[in-house]
Amino acid sequence: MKISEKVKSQSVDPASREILQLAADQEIETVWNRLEKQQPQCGFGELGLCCRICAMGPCRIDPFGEGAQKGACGATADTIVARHLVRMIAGGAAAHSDHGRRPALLLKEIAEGHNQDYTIKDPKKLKAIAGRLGLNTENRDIKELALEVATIALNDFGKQDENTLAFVKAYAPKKRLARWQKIADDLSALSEKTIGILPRGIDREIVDIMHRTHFGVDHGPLSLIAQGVRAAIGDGWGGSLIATELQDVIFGTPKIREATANLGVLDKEQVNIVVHGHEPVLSEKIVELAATEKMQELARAQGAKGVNVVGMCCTGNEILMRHGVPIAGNELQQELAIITGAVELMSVDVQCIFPALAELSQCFHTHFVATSDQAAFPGSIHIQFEEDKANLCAERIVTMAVKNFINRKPERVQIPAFTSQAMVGFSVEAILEALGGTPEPLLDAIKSGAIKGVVGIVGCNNPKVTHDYYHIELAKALIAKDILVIGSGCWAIAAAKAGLMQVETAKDAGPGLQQVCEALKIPPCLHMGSCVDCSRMLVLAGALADTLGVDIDDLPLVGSAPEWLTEKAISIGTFFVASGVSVHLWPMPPIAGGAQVTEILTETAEEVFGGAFFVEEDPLKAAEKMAEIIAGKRLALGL
Ligand code: BF8
Repeated sequence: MKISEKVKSQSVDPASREILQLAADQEIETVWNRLEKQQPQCGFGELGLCCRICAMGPCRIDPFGEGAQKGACGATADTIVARHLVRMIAGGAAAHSDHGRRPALLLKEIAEGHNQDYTIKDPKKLKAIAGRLGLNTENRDIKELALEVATIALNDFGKQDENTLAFVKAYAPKKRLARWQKIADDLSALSEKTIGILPRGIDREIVDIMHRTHFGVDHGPLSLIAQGVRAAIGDGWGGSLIATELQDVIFGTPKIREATANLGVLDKEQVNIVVHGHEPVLSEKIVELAATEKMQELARAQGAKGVNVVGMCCTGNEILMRHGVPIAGNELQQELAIITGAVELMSVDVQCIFPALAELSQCFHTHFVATSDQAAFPGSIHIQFEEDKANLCAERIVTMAVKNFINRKPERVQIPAFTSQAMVGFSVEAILEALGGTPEPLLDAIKSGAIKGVVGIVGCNNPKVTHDYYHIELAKALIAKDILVIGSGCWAIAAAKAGLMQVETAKDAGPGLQQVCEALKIPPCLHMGSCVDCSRMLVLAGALADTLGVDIDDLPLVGSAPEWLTEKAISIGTFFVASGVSVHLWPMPPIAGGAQVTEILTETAEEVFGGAFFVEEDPLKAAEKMAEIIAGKRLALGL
């Protein structure tokens, strides 16, 4: 198939290019076409200078200094930019943390005997979590312990006292906790107004943001950003971490395993079910039910060879990490999967799901099934998922997919013949196991300079950036500099598809990293899971800091969200910076209209937290800058 220059500019992924070309030839609309129709986009919005918070607005600030310099209420450019930014953090933290609430509630239900469809798959991890929380774990009944852990987690969402979250206190390194308290004290003294950094309640910090950004409340850029940081810490070391930890307890902690990635995992001869979204509660069950002889037999009766469940986005990452279920693609491939004509059913839960999928699926035989009470998709089939009837619900979905196989139009099926093998499953536990039980070998490699440092890369994809280009080029440039790359979300899927998660790829790494990877038989890029699993990176950073007796910002670590798109990415970036890790972003977030906000995020944050944001369009220059930061940290550590 001849690929046009335009399609080449849209994606570097060969499977995606093939389907994009097919879409272009058949005039099937995708996100790239819709984004094109949005051009030129609003310059005020891009700078963060448009305020829609009250009905005097929308107000806008003239960035050239000639027109209005204040909103009707008197809000300055920095107030408007800061309010908008922290509302983005609130949105991201809410999405992650509400996700975390679900496994906490489910664990409670399991512990109380109210749910028979799920069990506790990893009691060892439950004990480890309980131990961190200071609970007695000796000779305990596992369900009793589960109830205590779930109760503490749920309390962290809704507690009303001023104390710091139990999970934050249990997981963040002591030095960082003390630093956050000192930052709050210093900022309060400086501004003569109480400023808090340590989160009190996961939900509370998000509500606090919505309150203080309401018309006529908080107008101080620093005060607003501090609250954004507080909510983001409540996300990273709270809600997201609770999601990861309790999902591991219920579904099992990921172990290193082999898996396959890209659209080629769809099977011409099987019933294909794509599970897309973020919460593994239902997708775990779909995987389980689809594998039963009953469903496989039903599929054979329809003329298919079996049932093939594949993942998309972070729900996909969850089942990839825990079961090695193949992953069809990342965020910009959700429409492309349907356009292959080979998907009998796409089941979605929450987050990062295009509403456009409903209309698109109607042009094919695909059943587009929404399942969450929080997420309506006009034009979809809604099958309400209820956890206490999980098996029934999953069976209904799988049956519907199987029965749809006869409606497939073979002449419309085009599955790109591209897949890549990847070694996945790098939970902190799996990494430590590969290292022989302690972080020491990794620290030794860092001390010796074999590994210069570690960069954590997170999703997303954004059609403003050539799909997967930045993810792949940045990772390649970093490993060539002996920098170990770890990551999650849509970056991890991009890296898996590009073959960067194979042990053999170590040959493209610098000599030091190559040697370490070959000795440990691990790839130079490690898949740590879904976006809530950014918490795994925090936990790993904390373990390294504690072992060395330093704070996280002393370590040669950098973060990046090179094709970021969602508010969740802004929350993630903020909790990394707050934890002492500098974060690279591309595209530019909507903050440039506020000079003071920009200064706080890119400069002041460095002095305060030991890490700051930076923006860079070119992956090679970004890698250079990361190597510089790492070199600086190494020097300060005396390495
Ligand atoms: O949570 S990387 S586009 S799929 S937000 Fe979404 Fe971004 Fe992908 Fe997962 Ni994360």
